[in-house]
Amino acid sequence: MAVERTLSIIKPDAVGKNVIGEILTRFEKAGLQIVAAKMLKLDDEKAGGFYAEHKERPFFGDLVGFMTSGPVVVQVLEGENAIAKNRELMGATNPKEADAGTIRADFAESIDANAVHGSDSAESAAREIDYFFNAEEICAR
Ligand code: RTP
Ligand code: MG
Repeated sequence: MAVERTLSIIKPDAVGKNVIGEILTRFEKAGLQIVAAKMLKLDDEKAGGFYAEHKERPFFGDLVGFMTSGPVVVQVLEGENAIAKNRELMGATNPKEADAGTIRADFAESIDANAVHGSDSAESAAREIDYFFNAEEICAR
């Protein structure tokens, strides 16, 4: 297995619930290192560009509205098989379908307010990390 990097976002619902630390702890306990992190408030342009692949989908407006509704915490996670590992920790997009013990099963309310984002492929991870971080902001250990 290769060491990978993936882009993780703690979404506005989870920030609002004050569970940033609990979510970051799950990543650390699973052996992923946080090699970059920042809190920011997305605007329509930044959130829309991030989810550009969903631009034509009926839920796009709601998705952008939700992602700009409060601060988010964006991180780069690094570790063995980090992309798939993070998707496993997150659970299914719809928390009603998420396995017990996953982040979305434990902290998400709905398919819209679903607590976290994680890159879904190596290509997405590369694009998404570059979308939020300069090389100097990523602290390899
Ligand atoms: P994410 O990109 O946020 O990590 O979520 P994901 O890969 O599990 O799901 P994706 O298909 O990429 O969808 C992005 C976000 O759009 C919302 N969504 N709503 N109403 C719907 O049918 C629907 N489908 C997706 C979700 O909030 C999802 O996280
Ligand atoms: Mg996705």
